[in-house]
Amino acid sequence: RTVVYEPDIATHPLHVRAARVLEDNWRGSSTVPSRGLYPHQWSWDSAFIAIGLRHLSPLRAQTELETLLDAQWGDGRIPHIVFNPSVPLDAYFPSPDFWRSSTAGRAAGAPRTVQTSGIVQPPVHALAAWLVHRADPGLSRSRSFLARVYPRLAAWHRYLLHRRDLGGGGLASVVHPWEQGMDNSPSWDLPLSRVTPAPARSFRRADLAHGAPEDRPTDLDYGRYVRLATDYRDAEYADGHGEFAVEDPSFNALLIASEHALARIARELGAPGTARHARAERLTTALVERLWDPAEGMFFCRDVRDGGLIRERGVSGLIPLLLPGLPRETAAALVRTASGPHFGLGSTTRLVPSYDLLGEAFDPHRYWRGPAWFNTSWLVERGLRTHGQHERADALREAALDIAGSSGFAEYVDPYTGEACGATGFSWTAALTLDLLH
Ligand code: 9WN
Repeated sequence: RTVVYEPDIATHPLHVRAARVLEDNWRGSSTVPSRGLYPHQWSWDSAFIAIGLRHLSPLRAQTELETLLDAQWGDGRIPHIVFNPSVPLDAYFPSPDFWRSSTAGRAAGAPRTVQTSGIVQPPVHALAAWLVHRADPGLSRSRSFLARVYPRLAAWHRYLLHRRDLGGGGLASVVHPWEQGMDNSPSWDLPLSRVTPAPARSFRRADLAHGAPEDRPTDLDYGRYVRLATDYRDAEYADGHGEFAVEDPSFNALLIASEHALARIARELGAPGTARHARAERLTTALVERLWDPAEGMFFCRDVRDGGLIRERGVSGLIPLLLPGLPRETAAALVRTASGPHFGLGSTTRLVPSYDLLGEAFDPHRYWRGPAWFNTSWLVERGLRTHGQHERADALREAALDIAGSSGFAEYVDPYTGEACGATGFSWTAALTLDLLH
């Protein structure tokens, strides 16, 4: 009889455990967000994953981004999911037969050989590409990594800045809550209330086979997600007609941070990056003009369809802290808001909650309506450091490392107790742990 030696992983150092999560979730040319719940490649997940993978294998980190970029559409959009053809259709909803990218997306230039969704996710990719390059510039140059990804990343930003400027003020709009990445954030409740949900019997949720229903979005949310995605698909993914259009602070801050990264990539390739840095600064000004509320000390989403700000306090409204060009008083106010009663950072919470602790819709377990996530805490940590708040950043880093380890690299956690919610062995939690350890 063979005795199988199963080491108790809880006794291994954090970086070994994190590396093992990424190893388990690697599928040969990209990484799944988690086994079970998310069996394909997701766009912003891959960017965060690459940022961590660069410390384990710069080659794998480059490959992660290249695989995603191979699925880019002709109009420049990077799809939010790249489907793995060997995974059964009913493993995840909506599946490729829902999106029909290669037929419905033909006019927008969807690839023929790979199936994708037709919506996008936050543009963290140029930032990720730059950080991946920096981890091993020699390897990167020998593979012409930046030279190959630069035109694709530039086309991606062009798509967002031209086809998605639905509000006319220079910022990019999202046309579906899944695009912004914080699916059921209370910020979407108002714009979603105008959307007639698709009938519950017209689709089958695969997520409920893996996650507790009370931790996931509701059936009513899903009905509306399905309606918006169906309408977009039926319009052949042409932009500008949908019922839902929102300018989101986090999505745009990530675009601006990535535009700065693209400027650095351009310089590394021998071209001047000055025009891109200048554009990033103009976008920062537009962000402040359109989404900043000085009385509340926060950024809010703007509902492009009715023109107004959506006054729900979500973590999205803190993420612009990432931007070096933010006016000094804006950055200072954001730090105060993060540590004040609505987010409680450093007093009632150790990681940043996804939503206002005092908000009516707050729920410590329901997905993006309260739980703390590791990618947003990583972004806020970076923002605190960017603005010289090293003590607060150190505390947030410590908390992220502790809780990532104690929760088994959870997808998200109760912001008060750190209790694991959703999937465990979640890739970006492991990847960003590795990044924080370096
Ligand atoms: C829909 C993969 C993704 C993340 C999102 C997160 C969740 C999908 C879902 O999982 O969204 O895209 O099925 O709920 O909200 O941020 O990218 O990890």
